Amino acid sequence: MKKKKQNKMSKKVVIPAVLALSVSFGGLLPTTSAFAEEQTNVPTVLFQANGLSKQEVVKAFLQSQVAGPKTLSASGDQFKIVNEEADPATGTYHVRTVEQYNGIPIYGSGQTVALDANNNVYASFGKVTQRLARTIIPTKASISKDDSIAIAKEGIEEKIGKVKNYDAIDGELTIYNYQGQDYLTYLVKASTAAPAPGYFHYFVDATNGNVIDSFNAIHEADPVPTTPVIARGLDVNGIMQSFGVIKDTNTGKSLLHGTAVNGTNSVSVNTYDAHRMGENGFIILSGLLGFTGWEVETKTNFFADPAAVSAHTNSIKVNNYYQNIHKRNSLDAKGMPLISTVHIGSKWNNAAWNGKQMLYGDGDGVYFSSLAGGMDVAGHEMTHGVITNSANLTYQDESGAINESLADIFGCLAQMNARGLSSPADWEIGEEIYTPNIPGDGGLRSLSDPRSKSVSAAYGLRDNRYPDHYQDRYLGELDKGGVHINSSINNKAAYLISEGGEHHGVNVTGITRSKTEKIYYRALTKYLTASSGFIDMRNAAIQAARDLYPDKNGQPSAETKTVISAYDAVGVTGQ
Ligand code: L5Q
Ligand code: ZN
Ligand code: CA
Repeated sequence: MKKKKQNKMSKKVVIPAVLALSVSFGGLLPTTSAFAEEQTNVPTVLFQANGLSKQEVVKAFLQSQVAGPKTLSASGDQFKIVNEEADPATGTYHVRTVEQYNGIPIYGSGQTVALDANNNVYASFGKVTQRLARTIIPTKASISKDDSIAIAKEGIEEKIGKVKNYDAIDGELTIYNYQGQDYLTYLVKASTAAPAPGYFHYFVDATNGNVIDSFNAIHEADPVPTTPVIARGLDVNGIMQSFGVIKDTNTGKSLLHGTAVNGTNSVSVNTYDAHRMGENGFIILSGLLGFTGWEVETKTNFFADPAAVSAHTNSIKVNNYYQNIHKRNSLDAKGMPLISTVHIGSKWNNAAWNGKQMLYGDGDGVYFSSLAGGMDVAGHEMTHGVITNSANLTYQDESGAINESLADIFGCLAQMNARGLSSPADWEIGEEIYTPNIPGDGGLRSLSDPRSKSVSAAYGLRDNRYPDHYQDRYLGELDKGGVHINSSINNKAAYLISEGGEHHGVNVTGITRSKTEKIYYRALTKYLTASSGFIDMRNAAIQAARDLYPDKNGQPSAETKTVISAYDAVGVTGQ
């Protein structure tokens, strides 16, 4: 970006312009900005439209990524557009493609290409196969699609026994690269419910009927025959919950294994019991071996363990929040299973995300009751999973505090979302499970008023309270540099953005929860990086606000101004 002279800039609001390229390469933010004159973002241009249509630009761009002589076979393009959608929020256009060979799709291939308002390519993801046009793959099938389906059925029934009814089965000509060689195959996909649930993929060589490869996309073929049933159970808060689980038809026992279904996405949700195994031992076994604890079982379809029922149903609710509000398919955005284990440790006063799953202690009954009972706690832990799979903020010092804060912010927002649009604001973490013998004293942290809660005197903070201003931040070494302490500064900023208020003499006009969550989600997933600190958080939130609520006539929108004033109010000013 070329900067224009800044001599007339002094009275204008200075907002950093975070460029797409500097973000994706983790580069530094510009320290000054001239965009009040430039008015809008200057996106990175990877490929110029030059008057071509959107579709032509995408194909020409992708073709330019193919190395070697660009001699396409006469029969067609290497890239096929399979989805395109405009993002009205940002004025951008997003195209998804797969590769094909003589019109036959190539299994596992795919690219995304993002166009700006002028149809220029500003971002693209996905590998492009080199020299495909000069490769020779047979394209004439010698067997029919029905033959290939019969061959796949034979393989499936060898594995799981006679299938009376296939829920769905179909085949499609597909190029499949297996162990370095390209094959013309029929990809036969078959869904089964009984005698075992499966989503089988068979690659049948279309030239000779050999099965090149096969797998079950649900999980490895499960030799245990199961059937889905509806189960119930009381949660930690005494509320009856109803949820789908699977029953082992051999033993008649149901397990706490279910599915969170949203439209076309479905995520496995499995909940286990650590039988009070020590938290440190569990964390090691889980991290090293993928140990999740023991099955939670019932013979009656009534689950009698409230902690297990809460952990299970809360993880479904938090997943629904990320899916419905942010269009995110599970914590990794790729449908990863949601695993929770309850009864970790003896009276363990904590809950955690260990990089793979959620862990819940039972609490000592004084400081905490069963931590599985807080949906905001589940939202907090699961957001750590989202963060690991996006900005991956390093868990110490400022980046750790931003990590903790985003976990608190989305923990609160997910809980409010589950309670409904018109539910009262709740910017406290863990009010259901904190100090069970002192009802009505709120949670362990407050986003609305961090200073309403005390912290250990060991931190040496002003009045032994959580800080709500950058100047009061903790600079010692406890708690990995105060990740659970300094998070409160950013928590207060998020609260002010949503609800508004006067803070340290700065007036902030609230813009609602639903705008706040969009801004923070965009900042987290599109702008923040592993090393981001408070100033980066401010800049990322401002950039996200500007994307969603663009400047007009060189002036930031009301939403952007709110973000700026909220960060000013907590002393994160960029000065
Ligand atoms: C914390 C998650 C919660 N845990 N852990 C100190 O250690 C400190 C705070 C936490 F959901 F249980 F709150 O936030
Ligand atoms: Zn946390
Ligand atoms: Ca709460």
